[in-house]
Amino acid sequence: MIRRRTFLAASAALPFLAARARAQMAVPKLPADFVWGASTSCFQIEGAVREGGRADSIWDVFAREPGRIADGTNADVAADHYHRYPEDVDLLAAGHFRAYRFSTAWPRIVPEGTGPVNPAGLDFYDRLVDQLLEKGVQPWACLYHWDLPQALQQRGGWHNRDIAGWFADYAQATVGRLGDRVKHWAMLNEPSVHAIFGHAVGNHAPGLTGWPSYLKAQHHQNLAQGTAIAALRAQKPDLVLGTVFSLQPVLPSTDKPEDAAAAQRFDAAWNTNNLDPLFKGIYPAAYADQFAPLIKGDDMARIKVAVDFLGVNYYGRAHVVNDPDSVLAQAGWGPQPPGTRTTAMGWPIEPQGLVEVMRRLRDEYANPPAFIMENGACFDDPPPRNGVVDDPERAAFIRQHIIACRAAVDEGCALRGYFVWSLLDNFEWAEGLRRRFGIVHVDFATLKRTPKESYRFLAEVMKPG
Ligand code: IFM
Repeated sequence: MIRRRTFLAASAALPFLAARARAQMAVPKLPADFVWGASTSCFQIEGAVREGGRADSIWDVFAREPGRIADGTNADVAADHYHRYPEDVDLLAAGHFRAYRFSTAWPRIVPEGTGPVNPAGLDFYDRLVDQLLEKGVQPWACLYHWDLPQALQQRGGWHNRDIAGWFADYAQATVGRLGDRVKHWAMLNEPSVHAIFGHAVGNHAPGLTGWPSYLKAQHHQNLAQGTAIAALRAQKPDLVLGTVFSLQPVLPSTDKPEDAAAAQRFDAAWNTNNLDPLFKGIYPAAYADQFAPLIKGDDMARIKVAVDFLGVNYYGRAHVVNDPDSVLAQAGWGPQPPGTRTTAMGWPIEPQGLVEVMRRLRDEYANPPAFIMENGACFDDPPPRNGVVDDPERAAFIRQHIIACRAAVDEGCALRGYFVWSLLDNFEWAEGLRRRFGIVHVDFATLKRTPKESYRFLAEVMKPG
């Protein structure tokens, strides 16, 4: 039950702050069973891309193409989590994280995408899971965070509808090895983002472009998600199964009717082309006709499966304008409301949008149990000085979103937890290593970890008692 609205001052974590600043860092209490966690993804942190029998993913190949990654870096080493996971698990435990969402790498576990399972690939996750459990951190696994085996891309990747079965087979092999200890499984991370940037805009792997390409990638991800959930339920009925969507309120930047129409199209592409098939078994009106030729047999029944939870990745609202030249729903990012503060990515800081997303799930999708599975911010942090990385903007960002979580809970939304993005500075896709989202600083030359002040702030918030 929701406890009395009391405030916890995270003062012990921030001894250097003045009293006024400490008061500003007060956060509301959340229910005692609220799950506090941190999220990462395998490709962004593991490194060791040629160890343990791992094969190339589409992101390895993409990053090797000149000009694809803004700072020319790659993820060959990344945060070297593959070798340093015990230290990272210690950071989770010391920070009072009750849960950790990581992703498993399909190209480690089934290097060719289909066929033989690579036991050495599973061994790594076996070790990680045991370490987490030993330190009292609950493992939450996500089966796909954009690192498709390159071998499958050569067979059409997400354009080939056979991928639904390939993904289910990989999911079953992974659960077969880890499912005795990992109870929480998410299928896909942000399928719309993967479909849009990887398969329509082309600035993410596999670098495909065009709207027909988006439609196929989106539909086949929906199908793979439903197929894998059904397969895992049959394999192990005690698992807690869900998936993870990036959700954002979409608003027209102006009051022009064409911008309002663009916002509706963008909303479908980003949000409801995921939500409606999963929860209602339909595509939204804006795109139903365009998906129709791709829908075969009982596809929609396979896609509409019961989930035990929905992971929600929330970063900000989308402000859009009509743009007939844009491959993304003929919509482009437009001006944000005057005075909007932004992160170093240029993304608007709008914690209230988190409440709006949760209200939408409550009112339009029967209020599924939901977890904020990613929320965080990129800022240009100063380098560590005397073992300290002072990142007050990130700490403030997290605090504001925790306050928004509390508001959503108070409004009856079934929000059950908050996972920060991200535990570590990592490889931020097309931006490379230059964009830092971590609450723990990683020196990419030495791989030394330094907890930032935002980590200390969160640790104090999550401290039991
Ligand atoms: O780093 C990504 C993550 O992989 C997916 N969600 C958004 C994050 C920040 O861009």
